[in-house]
Amino acid sequence: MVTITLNGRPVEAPAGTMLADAAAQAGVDVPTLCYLKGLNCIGSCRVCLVEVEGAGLVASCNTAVQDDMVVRTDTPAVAAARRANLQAVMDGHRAVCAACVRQDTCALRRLAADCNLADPPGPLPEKGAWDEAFPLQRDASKCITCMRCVAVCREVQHCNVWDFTGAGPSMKVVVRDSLPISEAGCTLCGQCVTHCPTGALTARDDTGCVLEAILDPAVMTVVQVAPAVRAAWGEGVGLSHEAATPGRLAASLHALGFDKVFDTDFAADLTIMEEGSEFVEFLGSDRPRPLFTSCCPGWVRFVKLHCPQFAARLSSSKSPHQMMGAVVKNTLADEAAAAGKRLFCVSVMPCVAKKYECDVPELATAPAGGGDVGDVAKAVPDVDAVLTVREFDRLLRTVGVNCADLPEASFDNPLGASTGAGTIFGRTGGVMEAALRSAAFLVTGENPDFSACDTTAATPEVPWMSRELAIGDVVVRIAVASGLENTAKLLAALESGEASFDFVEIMACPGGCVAGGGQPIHFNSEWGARRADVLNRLDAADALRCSHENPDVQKLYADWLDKPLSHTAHAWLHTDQEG
Ligand code: HC1
Ligand code: SF4
Repeated sequence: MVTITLNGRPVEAPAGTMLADAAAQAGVDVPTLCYLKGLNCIGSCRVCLVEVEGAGLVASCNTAVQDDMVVRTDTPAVAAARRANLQAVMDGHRAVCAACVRQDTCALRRLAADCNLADPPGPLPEKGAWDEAFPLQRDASKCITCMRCVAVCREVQHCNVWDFTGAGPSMKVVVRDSLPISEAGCTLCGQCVTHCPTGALTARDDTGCVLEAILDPAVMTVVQVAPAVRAAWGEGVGLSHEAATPGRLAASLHALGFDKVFDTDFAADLTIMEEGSEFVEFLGSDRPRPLFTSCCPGWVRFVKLHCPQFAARLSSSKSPHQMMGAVVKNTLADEAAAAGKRLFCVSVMPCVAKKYECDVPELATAPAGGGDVGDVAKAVPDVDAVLTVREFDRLLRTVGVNCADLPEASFDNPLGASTGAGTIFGRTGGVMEAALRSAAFLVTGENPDFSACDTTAATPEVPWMSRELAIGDVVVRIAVASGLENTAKLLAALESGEASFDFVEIMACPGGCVAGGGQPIHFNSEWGARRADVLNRLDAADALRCSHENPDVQKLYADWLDKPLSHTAHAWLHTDQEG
């Protein structure tokens, strides 16, 4: 341990700790724009300056504690230098704050207001060309070259999409090798968006077309909300996690004017019936191991773009949000036609990649007007538009829905019931746990001991979690990873033979969808674990905790799909539609 004197008080920190972290641990807030602990310690914004006796002003993000250091964060000299450095950052930034989607969560705007900075002198920097159809959007004129996107994309997500050119004041962040963004290997995980301190990186805004559909009397609008949305949506409208209940979420969606409000948790249960059955069938086959989950579109893009040798091992089951769209377009086709309306399916997701997934041609299977699948020419997307949680919260603010005052409501029926197994899809390990709960039932006819399926314990020394458990007479080896750098390490271990598993769950975002790229942003503060707690609490409190117990899923099989992996189920719910 090293002892320093911080603002006149002794503070202990392990050797090697940066001053910024030692201060934070002691409850002293040192502002920053570029620092990202362990990942981006370049001291480029010079906003985290502190005064060290004998050394003058230093960047606290890349200066380690040393015994007997005397440090002050609160002197007029620190404040003046910080303000001058912030003004320099501000002068290169197109500060059009009134119309910026990040105005409430922009780290630069908050600091600029705290320091009473002047507006930058004109002319404003250029926005720069960008592919406006791509789900990831960039406005170069708002980039402050903090390099956080470069670090997150390369170090956490193994993608290396961003690079920089030039040096000093002429430095610019660019797409690597000057590639069009659609060809740069971006998985659309959105982690660069949630780690950007300003509005330089955002998700494509689709609120306009959704509002248009809601207002069109010839359209029946149907909305679904992903499992992880219930753990985070309240953050953008000022509701605590306790107040932002699933019932209030359903009520808020009704208040926005959607005709039908469904829960993706229902379809997560349906996915488990298909994927769990697929896994049981796979276990009895000699197909190469492992089977990979396929519900995370960031991971699916990663495999296809970066490790195509594993693509054939992805489960053929569509993701819950696509299954929900397919089921809705079949189930409500007659009702919509009788009312002379066109169906328009919207998903509210914690994810940017879902905006891409709903446009993937192989996933568009529902023929207009319902009926049997097969006429590819008539195929329409299962889901017509995807909103991130940030867009959903913005829409609530635009329309002026007072969520806190709404009485709780239910999700619509049919397709309304869900289980705790569906809810935990939203956190890392949840899909695996839900699948194991039902796979064990499918093989033995009995529900397993849930603790035998638990995936929350870390496996020492490797960046993935693994365990073995018995399903009937078979011992299955499972693994769970989140974050694409962790995933790349797991794939390398599988490829070298160092690791071997039967079933693997991957989520592109570290921690799973709770920390997805479409979730509300809290600068330099990780909210994934506390959102996962919300989902775990909902699961524990649910009367039904296994997907095979979902009465509406059982009814859907009885009335239409017949049984998991049936011809109809394959046609509507899988990517290999032959069955
Ligand atoms: Fe996810 Fe999924 S868990 S991928 O993160 O399988 O987005 O929440 O909706 O589809 O259910 C996201 C979450 C989500 C799907 C489910
Ligand atoms: Fe990299 Fe993900 Fe951002 Fe794409 S969305 S650039 S993969 S961090």
